[in-house]
Amino acid sequence: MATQPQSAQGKPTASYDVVVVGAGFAGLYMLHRLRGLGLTARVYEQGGDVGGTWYWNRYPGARCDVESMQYSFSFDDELQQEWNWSERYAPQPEILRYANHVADRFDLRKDIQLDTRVESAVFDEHNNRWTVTTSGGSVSAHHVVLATGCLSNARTPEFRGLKDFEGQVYHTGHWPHEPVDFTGLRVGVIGTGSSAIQSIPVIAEQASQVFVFQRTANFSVPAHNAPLTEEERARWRANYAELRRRAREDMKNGIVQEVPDRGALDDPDEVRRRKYQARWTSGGLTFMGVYNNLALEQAANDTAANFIRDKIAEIVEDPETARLLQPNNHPVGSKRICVDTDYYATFNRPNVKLVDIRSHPIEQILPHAVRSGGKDYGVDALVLATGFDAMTGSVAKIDIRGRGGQTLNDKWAEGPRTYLGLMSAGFPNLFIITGPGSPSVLSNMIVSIEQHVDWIADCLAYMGDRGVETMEATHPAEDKWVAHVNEVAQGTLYPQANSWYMGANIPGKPQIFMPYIGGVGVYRRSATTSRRRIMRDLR
Ligand code: N01
Repeated sequence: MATQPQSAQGKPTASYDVVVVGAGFAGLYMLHRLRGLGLTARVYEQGGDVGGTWYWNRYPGARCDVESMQYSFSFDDELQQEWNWSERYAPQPEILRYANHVADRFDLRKDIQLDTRVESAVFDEHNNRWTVTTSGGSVSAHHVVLATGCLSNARTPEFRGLKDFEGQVYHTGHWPHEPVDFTGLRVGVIGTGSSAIQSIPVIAEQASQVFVFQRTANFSVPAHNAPLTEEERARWRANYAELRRRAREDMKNGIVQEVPDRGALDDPDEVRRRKYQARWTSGGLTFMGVYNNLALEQAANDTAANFIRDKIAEIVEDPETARLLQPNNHPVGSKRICVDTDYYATFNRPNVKLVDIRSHPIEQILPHAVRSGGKDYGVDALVLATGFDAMTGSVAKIDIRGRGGQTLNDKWAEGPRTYLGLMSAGFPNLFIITGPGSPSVLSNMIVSIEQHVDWIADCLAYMGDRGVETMEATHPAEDKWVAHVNEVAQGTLYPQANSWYMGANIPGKPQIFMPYIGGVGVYRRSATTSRRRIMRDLR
């Protein structure tokens, strides 16, 4: 028999058709669709405003690595025709303004409760309803949608002595809302993932000294960010219907680009180099799309990895620093490739020093220094760019109990198990947007968010029309999907890296490749077929 969590003992004070957890892009669009279906909904958001990841990740240099004209909602044509993105890659403040604009434009705020944490969700099998307990009380809901985001649970490693550090400590994923001024300060940045790679060049312009503590060198390609011209925006807008269709149906990662028709070893070296150079010059994530086997075959991957290693050696003047910056323990793309502005060139500045903490791990944080390899690096402020408990971390913080009182954390103790990343067997009427087992973080998130929200909305509409009380994944369907997700991942080079995709950045977390690599087009077709079958079965 399930025990009620302490916090769930209060009587529900209100009743909704749907509770949505999180007011990032997923929560905002979900609420908009629920309104359109005439359902009552309440969105709970722990942050002080809407925007999700873009509300929290406001570190210097934060911007999206998917181009603005594609990293935007497609569900409303007037919105996509009217919003003026200023740059090829939108900076964080502009994306946050966009999220706020969406909330206002569609009058969403009245159903969003900010500064409110969801603590538990408990399913009552007698009346098929969830009791959702928040930091502000309990409510009852027929359905719960987790729009909690994949990278929203910032992680601070346990560095010995960190609590004794006397300067300010910042985490990139939990950056203060007040301006942070590093002028004249010695700053230590720990980590060299996307957040660090975006922030280090900007911090280096202000700080008197930057020490970059690197455990794993990462592959990064230049963004070549620039202001968007009216002509560029107009070109997208005129063709949005077709371009969005291609993003959804034809592209693996939901980003419109040329689709390669050959593998890296099908071209002679000089042609290959020319093609890599063309992508390097145009910039951005599509670098990995030059050939169709870069994520599949080591020898093919090596050609792309060597091209980037050569670029690093060309850009970075000090040979030892260049050597340390050249990744050597994972295939390119098996950790998310980074997109930067002047990252490698920043190491030519006299005030920037790379510290190799793979050879000499951080021993201790002292009140005014970081100690590594028996040497003390004096710092006045610390920036932890140490990542997230990705994909499952935010869900795990909520005490979710389904049939028979089983907790989702118990069920996922050996790794997340979902059907399509959307539902988990034993947890009726509980939906996850861009959950583990779906393309999510391997795709343009907004493409995946819109697809999931529409899928959920279609199911709820169907249930409402026919008076169906519950919908839930079956164990056999889930087992089959989990096996498929693993099988597809094992056929690629991705599992070779100790990445957050694998849960490898969290000590003790089960190492399972979490996102679905099959691609958004293939996935969309599976999800649509499944939804039709589910609806037939629900009748
Ligand atoms: O986090 P990360 P991130 N001691 O996990 C190091 C998205 N994103 O915030 O690799 C020393 O990638 C860790 O080292 P290692 C994007 O999907 C998008 O940078 O574990 N070092 C690594 O270098 C991205 O992939 C944008 O050896 C430690 C770093 O910290 C994801 O968010 C912008 C350590 C963490 O890198 C996460 O990126 C930014 C320890 N104990 C982020 N623990 C866009 O542009 C960790 N590290 C949209």
